[in-house]
Amino acid sequence: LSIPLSSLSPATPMTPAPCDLGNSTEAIKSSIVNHVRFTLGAYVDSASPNDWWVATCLAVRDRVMDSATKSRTLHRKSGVRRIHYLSLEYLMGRLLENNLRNSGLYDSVKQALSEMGKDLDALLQSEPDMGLGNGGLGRLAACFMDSLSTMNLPAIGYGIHYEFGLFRQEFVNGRQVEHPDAWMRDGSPWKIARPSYRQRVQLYGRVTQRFDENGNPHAQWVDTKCLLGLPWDIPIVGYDSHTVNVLRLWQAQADEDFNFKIFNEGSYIEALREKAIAETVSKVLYPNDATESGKELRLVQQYFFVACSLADIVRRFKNGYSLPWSEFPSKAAIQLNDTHPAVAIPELMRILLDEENLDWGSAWKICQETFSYTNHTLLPEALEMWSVGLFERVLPRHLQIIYRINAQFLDGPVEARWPGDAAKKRVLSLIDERGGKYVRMAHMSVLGGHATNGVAALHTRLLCERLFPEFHELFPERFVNITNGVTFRRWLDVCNPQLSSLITETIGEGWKKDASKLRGLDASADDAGFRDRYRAIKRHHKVVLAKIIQDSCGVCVSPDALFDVQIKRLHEYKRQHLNLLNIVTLYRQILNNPKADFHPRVFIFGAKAAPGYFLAKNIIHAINSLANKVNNDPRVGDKLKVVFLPNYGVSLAEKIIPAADLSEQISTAGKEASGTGNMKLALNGALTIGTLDGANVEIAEEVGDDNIFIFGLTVEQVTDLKARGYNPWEYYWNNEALRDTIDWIGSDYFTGHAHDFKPLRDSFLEHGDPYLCLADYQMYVDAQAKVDAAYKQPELWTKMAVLNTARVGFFSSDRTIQDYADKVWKLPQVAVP
Ligand code: CR6
Repeated sequence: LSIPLSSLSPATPMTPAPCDLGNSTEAIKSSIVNHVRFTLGAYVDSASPNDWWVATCLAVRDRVMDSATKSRTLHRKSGVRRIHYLSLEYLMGRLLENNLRNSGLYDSVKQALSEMGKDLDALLQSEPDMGLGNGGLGRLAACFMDSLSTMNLPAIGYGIHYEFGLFRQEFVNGRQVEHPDAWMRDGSPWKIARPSYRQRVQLYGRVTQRFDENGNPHAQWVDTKCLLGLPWDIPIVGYDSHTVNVLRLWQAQADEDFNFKIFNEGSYIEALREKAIAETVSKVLYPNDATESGKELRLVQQYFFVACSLADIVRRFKNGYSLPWSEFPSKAAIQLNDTHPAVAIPELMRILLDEENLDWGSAWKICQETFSYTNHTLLPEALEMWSVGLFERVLPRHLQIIYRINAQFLDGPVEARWPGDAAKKRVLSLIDERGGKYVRMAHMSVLGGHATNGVAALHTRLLCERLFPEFHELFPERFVNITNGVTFRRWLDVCNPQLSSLITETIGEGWKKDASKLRGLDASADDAGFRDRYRAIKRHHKVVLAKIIQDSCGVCVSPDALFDVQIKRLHEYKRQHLNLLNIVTLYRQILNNPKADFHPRVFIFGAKAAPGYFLAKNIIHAINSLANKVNNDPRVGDKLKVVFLPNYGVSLAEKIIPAADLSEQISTAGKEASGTGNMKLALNGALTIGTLDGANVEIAEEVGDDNIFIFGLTVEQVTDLKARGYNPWEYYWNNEALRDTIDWIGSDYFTGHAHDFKPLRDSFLEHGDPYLCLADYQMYVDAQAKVDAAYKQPELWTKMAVLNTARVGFFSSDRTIQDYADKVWKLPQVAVP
């Protein structure tokens, strides 16, 4: 039986009459039951908890998909510009609760489940985290997706559909052990495959020439290997808005044609081997945070998702409009989340030059109008560079294009500004030649777009003054600051519904969409009744966290102790080891002076170390060993507890943050680009102890100097000290408490083996203490004493905490996204009816 395909596709699409599923409890109940029966093929009586969770997610998904289709259609028909956010990481966490709260379905779904004898809260906790990111950068992308939908901005997020997200962390004898995170082994109800938008991607091969119909020569990329990219869409539900944008994640697949040939030759095993190799491209997220990883697979991952995404964007432009290419930027803005997707610049050039036959000048103009770039780090070791040899092998045509971009830049604007200055050319070149040849992805990103932004005011200043001074001199108008933000829906409404209700009761609901309205709470700081309720909510979360600590660390902590929290990736620049120095100092003080008036404290850590980062792992081992000693020392009792919660991630953060009293933001000044945990903690009423680094500077400005504990060297002082020649031994010899502390860490006291923490001790002394822990030590210890004194005055402390909640509205990602929309993307809001 053969029916011509064309006869199956009628001229008018077969859109069924719109069907409203209804949001009543009854309607939701029957949706969930239908999914249990017909989607999962289970009996309602014997369905597993996972079945109920999947069925509930699907019932919610059913109710948002229509809005997703509507949003997409409206965005296409209205012809507005869209933002395409390119990011190698999205740390989404769990989706169900966020989608319920944002869509307003929470109460009816809870009721529906409870009428069927099911507990929504239990289902919510069973959802695996979608951990497709390392830390701040990936979580920022997730917050941005939430804000884009909430604010009715037309957007698509593009990324990789990793089969394995960030590793699961376990401690064995205090040491970190990594396990694979098979987050979607059982599938995920949130993602929808879009096979009709599959893309084909070329790699490797060589470049030849072809001639177009007018006889003009064009480069041609031949003898390549091919990969397919299958897109998976995840709907992004905004708060109180009908815009549902999508996050589109690409999964790598083997090219069927390629395999077919080998199959015919009878090499079945060989064909499947090739297929397996192709699929490794989207297997696993690189677990490096803020460090460059020069691996071929990583470059292939970057190009794979960039090429798929650009092909998707170009397809939409060509199918949607019949406009000249010069109009492309009026329809599409592309944001590069760090340099990871920067190969998009030569890729768009390649498409325009080689496939669309544009001339160089027109193509370059389109690129510059389309792209913009966010820089997330000043750390030199984190600035991406690819060896020219590798680049040429994987992407030979792109390297040619990069060389030409470079030549035009150096011979044009650079020569004009600094005639004959070879040194300036070496500094500005896209190719680093100081030992081997490397492509500087950051330089290409600044050059290939119209805007480069830093992520906090201080960071942007340092970007202009220190990282890119010559670029800044050439193109000052390109540099903008856009301070990071976090979504207050997840980081207050979802993780702290009690505080959210108290706020709403006090100042109304408006803060959820306009966070500046939180300032309305300022007056409540002086209201004793309000403070009591605020404190009771904090205590509630501390009780919940104490239970989690008991369950996962086996340590009993009192909710009346001060909860002192440092949660972030483990990195020397973030200085968990400075925190450690202070705890060891306190431990000594308690032993020397058991009667000292010190408010009991629980030091809480959460952090993953990159698997190959030796010193970071040594620091984890040291903190766990210290915890083991302190927690079991009868001389200490309840005064001091130290816990390192394993497997820190988004869901654990949602439990820790509402329970925190003190937020540790103690990076060496000039090293933390922004930080975003600092914002979430302050929002939930944890006071910050921090250096003048990243967004801490702006947090201090917002909450006021009286409501934050700032200490330590400033960026300028750090620079001066290093210029003078920093010598940690001076601090060691001049400060007895510090000396005793370090000697104790270097002894066999904590594990029975003096060599266990030699690497840590050496980093403080023999290796020059690159992050200046010793220089900041005394100021940190003094600031901690002030914290202790303030915490002993509960009314004062709560007042300060309330003022933190009231005054951090600026750090809403809605404000951040509005800044991008106004200053960089020039995007209009499009309300979906
Ligand atoms: N590691 C910065 O270090 C910033 C986030 C998001 C980081 C951090 O200070 O808040 O980005 N940088 O802007 C990179 O990942 C390169 C981070 O998360």
